[in-house]
Amino acid sequence: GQVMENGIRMIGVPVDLGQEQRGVDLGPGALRYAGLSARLSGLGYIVEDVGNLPVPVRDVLGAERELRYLPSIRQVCETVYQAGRSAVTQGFMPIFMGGDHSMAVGSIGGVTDEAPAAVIWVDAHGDYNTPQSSPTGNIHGMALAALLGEGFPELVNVGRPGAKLHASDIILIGLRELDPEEKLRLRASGIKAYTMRDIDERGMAAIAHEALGRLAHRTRLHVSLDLDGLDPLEVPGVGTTAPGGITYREAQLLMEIIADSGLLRSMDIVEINPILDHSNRTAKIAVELTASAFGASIL
Ligand code: 4U7
Ligand code: MN
Ligand code: MN
Ligand code: MN
Repeated sequence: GQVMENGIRMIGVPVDLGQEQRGVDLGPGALRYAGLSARLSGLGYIVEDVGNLPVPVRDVLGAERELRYLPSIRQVCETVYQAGRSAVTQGFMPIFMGGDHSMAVGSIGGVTDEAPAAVIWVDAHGDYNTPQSSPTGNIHGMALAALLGEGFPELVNVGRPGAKLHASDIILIGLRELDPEEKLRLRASGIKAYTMRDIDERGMAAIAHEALGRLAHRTRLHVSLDLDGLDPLEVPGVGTTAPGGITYREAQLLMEIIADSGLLRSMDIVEINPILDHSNRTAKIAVELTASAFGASIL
């Protein structure tokens, strides 16, 4: 698979404010230690790591606890948005290293600032809650809704006012855990979702090709990879685990088919929790999947 741009910019976003588990803020380091930069430069890309964006440490945000850290998450997403927008403007393909999934409000907002993009969102969850529908109040479960213009106005209006995606621009893959209200909302949304049942019945190849076909109205693709979309037996280092996920092989195939499309322009790698992991296994798998998405092939 070939992509137009030759420069990749790695952007660390050590945010853990969108959820309750400690450790997701260590994701950028875990991805660096797992060799993301070298793996991508080995594929022929010019890779630049710009370090981590400033993210407040939750331990000093006591006053925001009741607000579920909304003010800080909004500020982080503004910063991520500008970093994503600049990367695209300067001809780089940004890889956003999370951090929890709340940062996708900024990353996807930023990469769609100049031109729209399609999104493949790999996740066990829908991330389609609003403050009203959420049973936890955790903002990482509201990221997709915010991108579609629903929920906290502070998040909906990050970077530029209003929705950043149309329902037809987004496809969910790996879904297996929805909250009751979230399920009704997703059904009504017009968003196409491939559940684990779809993957089991039809196979990942068929789904990957169909997903890309459904996104053919866009010329640029963003992949938002929540590692909890994979099976926790294979990637134990994630916070919000759900059994019965995508296998490593299925995820590889998805990424290889995405690479073949030549449309990939940006990516999120989120929800890695090195504290819960074994020997950085989850980040190493994330690096391999990212390499495949950017064109690595076995032979
Ligand atoms: B993730 C949850 F209630 N739905 O909203 C919620 F089950 O980015 C989980 O996909 C959200 O990891 C998970 O809190 C968000 C919960
Ligand atoms: Mn998610
Ligand atoms: Mn998830
Ligand atoms: Mn999670």
